[in-house]
Amino acid sequence: MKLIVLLLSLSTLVNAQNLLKDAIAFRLGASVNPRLLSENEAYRGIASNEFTSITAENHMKMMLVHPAADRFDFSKGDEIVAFASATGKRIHGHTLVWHNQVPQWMKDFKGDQKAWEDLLKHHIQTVVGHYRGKVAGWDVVNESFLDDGSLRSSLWADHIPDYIAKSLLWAHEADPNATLFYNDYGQDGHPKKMQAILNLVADLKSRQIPIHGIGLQMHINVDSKRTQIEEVITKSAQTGLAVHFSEVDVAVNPKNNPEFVYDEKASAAQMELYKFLFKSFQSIPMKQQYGITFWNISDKDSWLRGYFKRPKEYPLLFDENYAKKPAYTELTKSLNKLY
Ligand code: 9MR
Repeated sequence: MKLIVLLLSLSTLVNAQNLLKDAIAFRLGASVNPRLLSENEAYRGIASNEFTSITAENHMKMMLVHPAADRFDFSKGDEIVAFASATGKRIHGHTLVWHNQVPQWMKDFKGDQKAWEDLLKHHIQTVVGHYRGKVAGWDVVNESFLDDGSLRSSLWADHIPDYIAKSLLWAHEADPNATLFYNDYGQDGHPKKMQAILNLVADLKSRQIPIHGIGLQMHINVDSKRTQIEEVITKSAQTGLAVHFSEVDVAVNPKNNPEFVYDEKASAAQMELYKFLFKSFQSIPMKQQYGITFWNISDKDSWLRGYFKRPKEYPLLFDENYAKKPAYTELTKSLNKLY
């Protein structure tokens, strides 16, 4: 009997060590789609077993939660929250203020500065209030800067001076315990954009505006320069804020070559970049390691295929059949000394 128990616990231990989430000391996340969660068993199984943090890929964005001025719809976001809570995961909120996926009624809205501020404050505080105590952290503001470091023109930037600081203050008022992030992409390769973000953080801190984290989306590809990525990580960590690799994928066919073949060489190059990314994340002081989140689960579910229409793209760690790719196994092995 004792032997059986011993063997059982040994096998649990061995299995556990095969999981990427068990090879690391920080949260491993994925963004998810509620339709796939409810319809696709394999998808739900992976979401449930492999990750310790969940982000809604789309269903907490303005266009989906706030379809009319006087109406909020939290049904799909709530499904994701219910799944994540039932399986004991952290929930990361994405995103409160963005230039994209804005409902038509907001685009059509007319009003003075005060009216715009009331609109945005009401939006932020209703969403954050609804998820208060459930969502651990929020991408409060998403993608405010252009690659040249200038402030992107948007409904928010154009109508509300200092909208980033105001949004953070409103979110903080609605949930003082939530970790508040500024989230953006492409800091590697665009040093002016990176600098703009660092300047923003320094300015917010000097004014005691609640900013707790930097989200580095990390939509990168096999040609991304490691030195540039490393610099972005080091500089972000030097702010002392939490760092989240918030939307990770490593594209292997960035030029969308229709003849592309995902062969061993491409898979190995991708795996090396994944290893580099995870090792670099581990170089961030432990208390600042908010986690690494993949942008969806399998290659088939990636926005690069759907939204970006790049059918020959294989950016994630699970293949079309929801099987672990060699990169998953190698990455796990390289991080887990006990493997
Ligand atoms: O992955 C999301 C895709 O399903 C949506 O159609 C798209 C709309 O713009 O947004 C995608 O997610 C984006 C994220 O919210 C912010 N950073 C860039 C992501 C990829 O476009």
